[in-house]
Amino acid sequence: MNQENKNTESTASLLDHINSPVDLKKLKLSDLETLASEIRKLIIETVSRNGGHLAPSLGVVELTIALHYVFNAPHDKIIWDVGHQAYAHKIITGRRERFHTLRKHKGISGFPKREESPYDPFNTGHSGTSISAGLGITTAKYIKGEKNKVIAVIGDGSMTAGMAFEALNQTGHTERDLIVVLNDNEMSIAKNVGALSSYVSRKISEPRFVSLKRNLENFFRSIPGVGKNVFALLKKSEDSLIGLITPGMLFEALKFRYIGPIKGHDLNLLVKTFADVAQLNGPVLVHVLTTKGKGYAPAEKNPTLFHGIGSFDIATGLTKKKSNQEPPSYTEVFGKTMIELADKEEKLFAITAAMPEGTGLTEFASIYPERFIDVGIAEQHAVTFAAGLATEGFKPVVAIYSTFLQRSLDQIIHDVCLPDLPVIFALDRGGIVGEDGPTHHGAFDLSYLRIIPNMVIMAPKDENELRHMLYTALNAHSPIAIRYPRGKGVGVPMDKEYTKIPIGESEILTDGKDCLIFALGNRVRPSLDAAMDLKKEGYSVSVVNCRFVKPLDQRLSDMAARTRRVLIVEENTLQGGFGSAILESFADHGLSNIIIRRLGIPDTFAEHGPQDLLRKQYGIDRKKIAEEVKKLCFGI
Ligand SMILES: Cc1ncc(C[n+]2csc(CCOP(=O)(O)OP(=O)(O)O)c2C)c(N)n1
Repeated sequence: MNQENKNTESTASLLDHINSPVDLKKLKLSDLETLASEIRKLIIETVSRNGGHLAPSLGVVELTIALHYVFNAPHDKIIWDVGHQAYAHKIITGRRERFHTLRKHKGISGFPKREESPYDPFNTGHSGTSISAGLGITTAKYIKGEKNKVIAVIGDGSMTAGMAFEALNQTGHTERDLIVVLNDNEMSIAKNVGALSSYVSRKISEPRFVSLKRNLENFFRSIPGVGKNVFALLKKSEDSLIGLITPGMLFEALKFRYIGPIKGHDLNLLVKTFADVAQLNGPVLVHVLTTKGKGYAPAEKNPTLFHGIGSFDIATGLTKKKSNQEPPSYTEVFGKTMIELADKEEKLFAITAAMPEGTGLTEFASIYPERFIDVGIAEQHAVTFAAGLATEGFKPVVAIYSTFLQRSLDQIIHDVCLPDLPVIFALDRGGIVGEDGPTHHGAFDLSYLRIIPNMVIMAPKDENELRHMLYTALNAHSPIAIRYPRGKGVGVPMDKEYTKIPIGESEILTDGKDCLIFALGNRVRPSLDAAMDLKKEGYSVSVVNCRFVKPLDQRLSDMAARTRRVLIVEENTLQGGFGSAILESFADHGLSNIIIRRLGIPDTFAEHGPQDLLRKQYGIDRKKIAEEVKKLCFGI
């Protein structure tokens, strides 16, 4: 057997026997490094096929092994903040054989899920929740008289979320047992931002630290008599000196016992540290330094690209090239339009909450750095910050994914809509997002925004209309939300000139007598396609691009009164969404004897899987639209 084959065989053998953390504990400490490379290999191979959060997961392989080696999950609870880095955890905790189904429809989720495994004590997906959940669990355990450990693993990016600090503050106050592991890789998706990030990531080798250390040494040496002894004492334990001037001070002020910073890829050190930490009571924070993308050169080199990635070639690290024929994504069109509009409107400001790439704003940021702000994972703050800017005459565009804006509902109501400030909300990823699943679908925005006075809500039928909507919003004087989907546009030509769309005005696209389809946003195109299919079968259908969820076009009621058969199509939950708005309006107009059907996301948390498959599953695709129209026409 040649050396290469031997290696492959021995590489496969360790992981093959790990079906739970109990198996992991049977390994010798010296075997763990080999196991780490086997796990890395499996993660890289799987993500190269299925897509997923590669760089975050590669960065915590050793950390995951060490935690499971020392603690006793599922009795001890390990909570992964965001949960996008939990692939090694999934592999170790009995999901190795199903790992090839990662993020596939009906396969295992890309995030921890209680329904999936007893080793996932808390469902995550949104940043900054782990410490709160951990404190809740540890409080419950205290009341129940249980002694198990609770560990929250949180990244430095997620630590910028306000609720992480609310939780630290309360944990310190209660002095309950909670181990917080700060996974510090100096990255959010992009480079981490904020005053805290530079403080927390301050390394002991930094010139400022070195000179401070030297000054302290000189200071102690200069004190006659005791100085020398104090210096000798401090010298003995470098840790104490480090503790004086490292991030420990911040966490110690919050009544945490601070340990670190320690090297996050050194398995011996991690295991030893966690074994010691397991003996401690009260709040403890272990500060671990890791490299995002560790062990896969392309991901280490470009952790932002490999944060969340589609399928790629392992040898080159290249993703599938987009063909020139493919339409641009809504995100790209938004980013380009922002640049063009910023050129004309000097008061325009772009705000992101740690997602410059995801929201398409990186180019804007490089062209207009002074008019671009990344506030960190702080969606609530982003909204009120924008409100502040608006009071001073600026035109802030807050670009936040639909799902993450859920956090900011009170800020939208209280700080933006009540004073009627012209803040523009660019809600990317409205509707079904695909493989990231229920924590990430933008299923609720129309419902949660529609209830707010002064708010205008629009959804473009295509990428060209998105441009006009952004222009319209910039010239309006009230809060406006524009929601658009994840993925490619429909491939329409782009107008050079911008046009203002009259607020609340829908657009009749085809005129027919049998049935009306009121479609919104990305459901307009499949409605048109369905109408075309139906035409071949002899049906004559009107398709209306409704454009506005609020204010609703009042003419919709007149149209309905004439045609008397209405199908409403949206990619939002049916509860309180666009269809509900129309039903309310019909009731208010006293319409009766109209046959109405609504298509939308049902009252459930949509699962993960390819976008089009889920659209089919939830009955909002072209085929289902055509079927429903036929049922309406037959009065069924
Ligand atoms: C509330 C919320 N906003 C934004 C995101 C998108 N998001 C996912 S991971 C991430 C960065 C997290 O950085 P960090 O916690 O340091 O973990 P790392 O990926 O660096 O391991 C962001 C912004 C999210 N999941 N939740």
